[in-house]
Amino acid sequence: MKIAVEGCMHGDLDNVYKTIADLERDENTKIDLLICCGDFQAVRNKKDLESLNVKPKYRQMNTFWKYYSGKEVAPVPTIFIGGNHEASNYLWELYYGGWAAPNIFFLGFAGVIKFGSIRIGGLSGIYNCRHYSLGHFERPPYNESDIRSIYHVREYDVHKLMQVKEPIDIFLSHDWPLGITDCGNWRELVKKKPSFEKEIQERTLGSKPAAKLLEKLKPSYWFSAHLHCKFSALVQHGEGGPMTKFLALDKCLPGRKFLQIIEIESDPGPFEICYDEEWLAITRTFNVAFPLTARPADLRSVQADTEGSRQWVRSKLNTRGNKPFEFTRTAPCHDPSQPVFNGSSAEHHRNPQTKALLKFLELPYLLDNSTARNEPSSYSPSVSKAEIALTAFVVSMYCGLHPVVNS
Ligand SMILES: [Mn+2]
Repeated sequence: MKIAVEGCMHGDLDNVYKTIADLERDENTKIDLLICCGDFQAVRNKKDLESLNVKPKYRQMNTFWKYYSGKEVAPVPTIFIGGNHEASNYLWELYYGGWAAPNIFFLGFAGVIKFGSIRIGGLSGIYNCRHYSLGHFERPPYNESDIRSIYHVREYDVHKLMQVKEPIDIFLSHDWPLGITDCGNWRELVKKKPSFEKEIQERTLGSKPAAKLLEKLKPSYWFSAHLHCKFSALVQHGEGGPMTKFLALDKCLPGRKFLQIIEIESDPGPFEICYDEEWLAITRTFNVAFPLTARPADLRSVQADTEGSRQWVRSKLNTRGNKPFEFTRTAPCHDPSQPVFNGSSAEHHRNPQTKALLKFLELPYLLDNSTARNEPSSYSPSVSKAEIALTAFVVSMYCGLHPVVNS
């Protein structure tokens, strides 16, 4: 199987697909899958731009909307994770993963899927210790602060990924795992990027939870983006243990190293995106602790009957099949002939794919639960003070005491 890996997309689908087509022609080859490591910018219309953390004067429609509208079709199956520049309102609709456009699949805030016999996992967003232990309290339309915190990685999602026991072939994170520079030629890297040197020495370059996941999951490949440069590393997990080939890539600009082709051994096709049984079982088990306010997830409340959950999911998948639910449009498409967008506001839409998946897993729909912030009437001030205090305590504990992960 030939996989094209790309760094940050920044909405430039036209150019990336054109580069792949040129490459297929020049090398007389066929690319089976495109993987994008975040900053995808799945912007469907002008309203979505309001959920994108980019200064208004730099906000551009770019090209995703063409693929969303059906004007263009992705020529290669495409899988992506979220970064720190996303139409976060749209990605939240697809929190559990799903088709963002025909042939373009979002892995979810955290997720694992199968592509043929290859197993691909990913974590969306970037790490920031101030929000790590909090729940997913942000709801569209986002204020100045929420538009940033929404893409900060949460402990709940990392904890779910930490439960994965079966081997992962490829894992994706937008920011690099902390300490990854130790396993590659960092001297060469700081020649190109002198500003990284201080962070490397202070051990602050990269994501702590990503480093934790790398150590736990030991995937064959790990791809990242975010820092807009190419960097490779080889991670040896203990003496005689498995290896992870790490590669970070640049964003899509002429002359930049933004695309890499890798060949992975796999069973013969069909090469299709399918649900992953173990991941759906984890999702089902942990949904009871899904934190929808700023309060941290109570992970102790989870009764982890992994085997039972696994069997339940297996029998459901055997009946239905394991292809993801079909793509559905939930917002009007951009129309370049209309200077002013007259669609509805950036409120939450219950995406039919998410509804169908939750119904299939017999789980409640929670993504539009009001947060404490939006619902002051049902919220007693004393409780809220206690909660704020608890949250602050947990956050300071995490920021101060979490050990540096060596990998
Ligand atoms: Mn980024």
